[in-house]
Amino acid sequence: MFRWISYFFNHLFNSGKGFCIGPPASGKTTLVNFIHNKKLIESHIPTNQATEVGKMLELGGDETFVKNHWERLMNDDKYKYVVYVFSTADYIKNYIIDADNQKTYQKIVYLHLYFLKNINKAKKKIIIVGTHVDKLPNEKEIIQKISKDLNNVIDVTLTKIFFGSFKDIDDAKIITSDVEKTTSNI
Ligand SMILES: Nc1nc2c(ncn2[C@@H]2O[C@H](COP(=O)(O)OP(=O)(O)OP(=O)(O)O)[C@@H](O)[C@H]2O)c(=O)[nH]1
Ligand SMILES: [Mg+2]
Repeated sequence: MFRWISYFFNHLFNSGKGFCIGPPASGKTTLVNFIHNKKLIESHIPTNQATEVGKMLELGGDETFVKNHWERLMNDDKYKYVVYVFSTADYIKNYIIDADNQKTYQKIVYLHLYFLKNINKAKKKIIIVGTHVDKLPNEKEIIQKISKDLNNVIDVTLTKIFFGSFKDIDDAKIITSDVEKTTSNI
């Protein structure tokens, strides 16, 4: 009985809660704030501590957050889904993001997604959002290539991938409504 009551309250207060992660400057703050208040933040102020915005917890893109927080959050019942944000423009440029280990942007995205798949014991839904599509030279081709790449490292039954941009309000509405539709049923 107690277990049932605690399940009920947990569901009531934590329904729809998720956390948002991904490489630096990919658009996490932009996305969680737009979902929360439909306003676009255009300047980049790096997030340096986990911040709750509406129903989502945003973590900074700094690599150290991975070890410290991701696994703990994945095992926390309070969070029902994960939103992983990366920049398609940075993915295509594929520069070295990690000065110490010389890891490229693509490598980091694969490692992140692979790590997420492996720690996802509770089988949470993973929503991948590819941003900065407005900066791509040949959008369609690149999106196809990236989708193909990512399909090799994700569990397709638990993952959805969306692409879009936060260049302006109209674009932001499209990409966030995809995310909101998916998370509203979780
Ligand atoms: N052109 C364009 N700019 C974008 C897009 N998404 C985000 N930005 C811009 O990219 C910059 C970084 O966005 P943030 O939302 O702060 O990135 P973040 O992932 O929270 O970064 P950290 O907190 O440092 O990890 C901001 O200047 C945004 O306005 C996009 O799709 N297109
Ligand atoms: Mg941020």
